[in-house]
Amino acid sequence: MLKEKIVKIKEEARVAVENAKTVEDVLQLEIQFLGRKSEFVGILRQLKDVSAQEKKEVGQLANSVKVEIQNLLDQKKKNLASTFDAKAEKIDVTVPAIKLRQGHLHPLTQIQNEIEDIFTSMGFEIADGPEVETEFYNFDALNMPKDHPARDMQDTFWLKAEAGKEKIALRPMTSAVQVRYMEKHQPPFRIIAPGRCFRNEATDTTHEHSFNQFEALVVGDDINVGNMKYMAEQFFSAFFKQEVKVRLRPSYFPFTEPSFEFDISCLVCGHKGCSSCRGAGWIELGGAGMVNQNVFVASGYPRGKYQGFAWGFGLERLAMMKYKIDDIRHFHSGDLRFIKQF
Ligand code: FA5
Repeated sequence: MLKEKIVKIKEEARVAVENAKTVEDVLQLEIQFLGRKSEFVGILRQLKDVSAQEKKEVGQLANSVKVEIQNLLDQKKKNLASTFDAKAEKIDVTVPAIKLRQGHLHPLTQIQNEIEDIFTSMGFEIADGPEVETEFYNFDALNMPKDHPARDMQDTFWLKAEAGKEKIALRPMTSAVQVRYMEKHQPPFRIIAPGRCFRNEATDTTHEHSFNQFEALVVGDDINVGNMKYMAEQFFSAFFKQEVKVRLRPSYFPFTEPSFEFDISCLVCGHKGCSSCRGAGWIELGGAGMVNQNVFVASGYPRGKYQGFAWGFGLERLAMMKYKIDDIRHFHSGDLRFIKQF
């Protein structure tokens, strides 16, 4: 009886293995025919109840059938694994591809590149200076009195200086590059120095604690305010690709004499007044003026020999005008919905 059952199982297993289509099917058959709960293992358990002679014969048969079934399963697994199913593997070239997301330069970097292109086409050189700057280049060399409020903790992020070393701070303006450049170069020259600045101030729609300025410094024998206004107008027209109104207001900076505030008409609202210009119709882009002779002297030039102008414009404010952005805080918000628009 048991022998017949085993032969029957062997036959069933052979047919089932032959018809298996996938490796998964074969694994399933392995459980079905040789697993702990299989009929085959059930028969082996019944051997204890039969005579010694039958136990010997059935045991031998069961062992050889087990090996046979296992071989069939293993062979089938191998065959299936090595079969290349062209139908299942075919590639449908008409299915839309998964789009790779491409990054791009931050809008502020794009603006900086654009500004650099315009100024180099006007014969300017690009200068650079450190963001962590000494008290000398940040303030002393720029003719700033020791008690000037800009040196105050409220405006400037001072850093811990090493004992006995000069005080250092995150530069609050790119003007620090002026004297560094002049110490190493002789006039005539025209440079711009774009870069990051830092101020300890409350943020609002037009103020950030970390922002970008670009300094201009043009020095020669007879550079004047007319040259400054002309070059600024040339730059604004090229940058905005339209006519922009410029307003110079008298102002005060220790490092320029005379000094001006530099405003342009608000292009977000068309000069009517909006949140970008806080209702004024004008937006302050920067400070400017004729270089104070004390700054030339600090740079190693003889007093009265040269004349030059300088300005420091806010890069974010230019970007805001160009792209009609109503809040400076968007730039560093990390919001991809904002960044992806550029
Ligand atoms: C200065 O920083 C002077 N160094 C500019 C200068 C250079 C004057 C050369 C004369 C000669 P002021 O603090 O006004 O000036 O800043 C200049 C411009 O930087 C501002 O008009 C504005 O566009 C930008 N700016 C200043 N503070 C911030 C801020 N917190 N967030 C964003 N932009 C700012």
